[in-house]
Amino acid sequence: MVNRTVPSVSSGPAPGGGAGDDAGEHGPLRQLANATLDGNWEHDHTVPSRTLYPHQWSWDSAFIAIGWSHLRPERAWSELTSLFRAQWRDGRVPHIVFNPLVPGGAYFPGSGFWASAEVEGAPPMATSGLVQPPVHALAAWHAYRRAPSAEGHAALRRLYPRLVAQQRYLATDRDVGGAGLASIVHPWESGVDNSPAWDAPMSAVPDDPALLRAYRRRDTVHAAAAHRPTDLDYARYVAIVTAYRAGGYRDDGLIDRHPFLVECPLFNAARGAAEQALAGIAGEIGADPGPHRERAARITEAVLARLYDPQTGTFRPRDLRTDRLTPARTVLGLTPLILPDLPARQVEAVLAEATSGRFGLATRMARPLPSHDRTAADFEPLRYWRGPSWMNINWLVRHGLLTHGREGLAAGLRASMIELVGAAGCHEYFHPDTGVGLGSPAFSWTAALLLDVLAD
Ligand code: 2M8
Repeated sequence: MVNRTVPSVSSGPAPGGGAGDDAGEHGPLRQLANATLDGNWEHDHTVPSRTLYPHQWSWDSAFIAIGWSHLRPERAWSELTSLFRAQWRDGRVPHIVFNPLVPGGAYFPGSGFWASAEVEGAPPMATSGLVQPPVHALAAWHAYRRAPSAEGHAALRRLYPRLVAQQRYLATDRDVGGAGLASIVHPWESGVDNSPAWDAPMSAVPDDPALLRAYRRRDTVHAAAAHRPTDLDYARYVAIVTAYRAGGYRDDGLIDRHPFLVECPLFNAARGAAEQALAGIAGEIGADPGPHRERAARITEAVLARLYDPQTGTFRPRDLRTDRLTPARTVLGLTPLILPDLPARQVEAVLAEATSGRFGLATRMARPLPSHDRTAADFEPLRYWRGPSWMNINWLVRHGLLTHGREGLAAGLRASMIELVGAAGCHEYFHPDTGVGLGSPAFSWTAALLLDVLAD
């Protein structure tokens, strides 16, 4: 189903007449993106979707801030500021910040399930206890360079210590494997919830169906069940949160007691890119960029040592419970491209994988990258993170291509992204072959990142 209605909402002037300038080739598409973001704006943040996700999500807000920088930069800063207001004392940035005005049953698992109020060190507002990929420093720096201003400079100053604390939490408490990489403790922390990348580690998680019977999923009220994770996935999602919550969301001793512990290439590449971005921010606000550059180099080394498989030339997640790389070749393996100091050999290996029939990257390509290897037996073109194309991952890979000077491939990817959203609207995800829109029809990061690629 196509959602191309263009409501007559004006989101205000863009800086320098950029993305808000509705004249020209992509005018109606920009208007649609503006209206989508405006419609999802909620006093100091933007909901990913009014139906499926009516609260604030962590990495969504980072991507959304990039979009706002083209329309109303003050909202970009509000977006990030409101998220970091919910930062825990240990530095973790929660993956959901609940809006108390939204009815409790609107989203599962809601604030009551997470019970953050009972946890020492949690903020005054209700949040989840998990995190998401730390793309926030990258987004803040990108947004600032898109729309530099005194207000943005002041926001960077305020955000800087919080971004540093976020990185410190991941580098210390979450270095469960002790080798310089952060572990995720739940598939939700990867942002690519039901990716085939997690099938192997998830198979070891107890799947007591009684656990799920006690609750009611809300996602399948708004989206087709065949396009979402399965009930079995949800039973395990609930089991993993229940285990983490029982330990007060503490990270000490996780290796001995936690059912899901994985070092993810996207999550850790985001940490490395964050340190590079923090070096830029530090330079801008008069702090020392040196320590950030050193940390970035150490993260890249650890990603290479722990997640690169020279046999296949791929980056894949490491399951700490088996100390093995997980077998699936998903789009996560392409994301270390966002590390500016990725050595040439691994850049070439990622490009070989990306341009193969598995992902189809090319200077002229019909569709953006799928989320999973097209040639795999378990490729599912309709089911969420098991095949469909997503704008945020494509944006990150394009950012990586530009970082490594691959303008031709970046241009091919950009054109396919614009064509996709132009035909289907600002959907949450897309059928990787037909381009049909799936999930929420008015999804914020699709709109935000479309505005960003249109601005180039
Ligand atoms: C999806 O994840 C949430 C759980 O966090 C869900 O399925 O209910 C993922 O696509 C995630 O990456 C995203 O941040 C979130 C909100 O858009 O939805």
